Amino acid sequence: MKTDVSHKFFQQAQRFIPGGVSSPVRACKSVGCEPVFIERASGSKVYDVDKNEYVDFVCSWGPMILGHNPPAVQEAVTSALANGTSFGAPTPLEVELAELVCAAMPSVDKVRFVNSGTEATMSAIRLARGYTGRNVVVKFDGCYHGHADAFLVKAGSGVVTLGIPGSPGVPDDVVKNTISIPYNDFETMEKTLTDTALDIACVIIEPVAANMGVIPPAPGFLEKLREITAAQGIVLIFDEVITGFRLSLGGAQAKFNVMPDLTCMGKIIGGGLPVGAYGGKGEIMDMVAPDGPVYQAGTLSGNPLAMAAGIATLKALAQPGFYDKLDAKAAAYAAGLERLAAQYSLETTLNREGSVITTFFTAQPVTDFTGAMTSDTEKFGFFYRNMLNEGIYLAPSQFEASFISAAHTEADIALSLEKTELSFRKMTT
Ligand code: KE4
Repeated sequence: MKTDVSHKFFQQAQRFIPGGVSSPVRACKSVGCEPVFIERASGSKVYDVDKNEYVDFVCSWGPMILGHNPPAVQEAVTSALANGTSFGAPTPLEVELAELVCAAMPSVDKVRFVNSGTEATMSAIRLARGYTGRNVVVKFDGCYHGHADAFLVKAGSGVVTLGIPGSPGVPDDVVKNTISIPYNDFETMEKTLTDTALDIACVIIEPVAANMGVIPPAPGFLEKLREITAAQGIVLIFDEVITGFRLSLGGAQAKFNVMPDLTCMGKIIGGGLPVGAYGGKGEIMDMVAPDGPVYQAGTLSGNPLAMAAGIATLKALAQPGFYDKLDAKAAAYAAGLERLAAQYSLETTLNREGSVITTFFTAQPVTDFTGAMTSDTEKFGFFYRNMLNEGIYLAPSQFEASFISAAHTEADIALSLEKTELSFRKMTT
């Protein structure tokens, strides 16, 4: 692939933007190449500034479940645009999207819109602390909830060692109230959550982890987490920024039939425009200003263009059979990937939940952060660069996921499997 124009833009971008990107992972540092600059997208494809076409499995990190530029979303945003872009006032559109969200997500009585997943999760833990009067937040190693200070703790701070900052600029004082424990570890989870001396306000979890690569919950783990948090009066927060409207119209909570107290949403809910949301039990949500004392605000929250995109997207997802078709396509793709890995005796572990897939370059089963870290990231980098060069656009990190959209055709899947075989052959000869 010729990428001269991308290179030129990358050089220019680095003069004005840290790392030349608006979010670190896009710089492709962990996969040993420069990013390509995308000019446009349509359906299952993205096109870079050198006019190269790629089959897109990043899907903007999850939002583009319908594919890029679906006509219904384009029309909805265009007609909203004719009425103006932002009013800083309540609009009928946010009422309509709020009603759709509350109808879709079984545990959500009320919802507040914000502008990103980070805003959603940071607001949800503030609300949980305000509601319980307690301070400690428990999270899981390898789960990512956005970049609010409270979440940027070193993985594995363990049960008794309170949070250790995972980034400069995060004061010890902030993360001393954050505990991170291993995902899918029943014993540590139970020991931590029943230790009443720990003053735990909430537990926040990705019900299916997708930020250390895809790791589904162990059978019974979410149910046990729900049982213990309910018994201890701890607020259970599902971070469904990825899984919400992705695994089913009701997210992971509907798929696994485990009801959290609060749910954080993002990505798909905005149909590609900036929307985050947090919602849950009415008695908790009624503590949010202006009805309650827990403060949270936002100039562009409920933005009419973003609401219009979210409404059009959720209506499309509600079509009968949408998720069955999407998941069947993902299952076929995953089966092809596993067949090729076996054919070339490549040590890989593939994890999939619905239409979210990660191939880990490790022979070990991957059920937690430690397992994910056994992956050979050099091998992944080689694989990534090969696939990009062959016109397949994957997430530039071993610890992310491939997303399947409604726009991916059988031909797209076949092409990606054909290019995967080429790459696997190069990796094993
Ligand atoms: P945003 O602030 O990026 O909208 O959402 C933060 C967030 C919260 N919770 C979960 C489960 C998430 O996955 C995310 C963001 N996901 C990453 C990639 N997996 C976004 C990509 C990026 O950081 O550039």
